[in-house]
Amino acid sequence: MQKLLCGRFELLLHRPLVMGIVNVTPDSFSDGGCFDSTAAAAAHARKLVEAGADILDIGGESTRPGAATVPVEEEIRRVVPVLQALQSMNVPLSVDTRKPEVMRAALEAGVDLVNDIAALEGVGALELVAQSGAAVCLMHKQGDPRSMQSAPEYADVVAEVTNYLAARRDAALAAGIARERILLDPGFGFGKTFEHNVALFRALAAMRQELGCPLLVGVSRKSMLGQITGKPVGERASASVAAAVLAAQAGAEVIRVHDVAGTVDALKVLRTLGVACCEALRDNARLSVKGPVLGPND
Ligand code: 7PM
Repeated sequence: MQKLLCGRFELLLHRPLVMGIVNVTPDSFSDGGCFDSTAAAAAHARKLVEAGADILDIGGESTRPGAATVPVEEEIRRVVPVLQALQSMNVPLSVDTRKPEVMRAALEAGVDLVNDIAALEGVGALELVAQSGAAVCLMHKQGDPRSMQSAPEYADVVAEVTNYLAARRDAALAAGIARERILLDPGFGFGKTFEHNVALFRALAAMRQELGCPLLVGVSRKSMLGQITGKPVGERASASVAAAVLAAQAGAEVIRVHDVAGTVDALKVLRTLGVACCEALRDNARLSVKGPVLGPND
């Protein structure tokens, strides 16, 4: 059975896992790190767990194209209190950051997974994760969030992203991070045009095969779904669920989403009614069991 070693947890990868997004960014009334924003983020996180989230991804810096960077101390003040508030929940906690200083503080606060849009390229980041028991998600991006969407260019986007992820996987292995702790992510929307995103999405199954590590896919509410549907960010829930199902069908092991409840339901439907294409579904088909093959919460 394939598994992901993830801090305090050993996650079985026999079904796609749902990672729920928890943003800790200040609203107009409160600054990050104050009681209000911590309590609001923790309350939202609890709702996501009730809705069936397998992992919570806590982020204190918006990586939106064109977004300003958040100073290290501010990002720590936002994220660490939320990690502390959720420690006792018995759910794996991930931190969405590219700053080694924030990773260090999050690891000290007991985070189980480091989700890094810079694939541990920061100074000392590989070593930090290697010395911890945490899992890591290594994501591809082209350029910096501030400028990455201005003119992304590739000769062969699928080959270049696959080669980059293979190289970062190898760098992580060489640093002493065990293979069973590594997730790879093509980084939808990070320095990619609509056509690049489409080519990558259609190549997910092939990339999964080639890379030999579990994949994390994050397309929830992203602009590629806006381009397909013509809808604004607040009306992309159905498109996001559809994309989550397709990513899971292509073999992605972790799906990063805002709408956890809808995604959990859709993935249950996929597992029961889907055409056998990934390992677990093929096994069920071969057994040709009549009646339910899966428990309600399995
Ligand atoms: C505003 C716009 C805020 C877009 C945040 C975002 C990914 C991620 C993000 C992803 C992994 C979002 C992005 N996206 N981490 N962090 N993979 N591993 O849409 O695709 O959530 S931030």
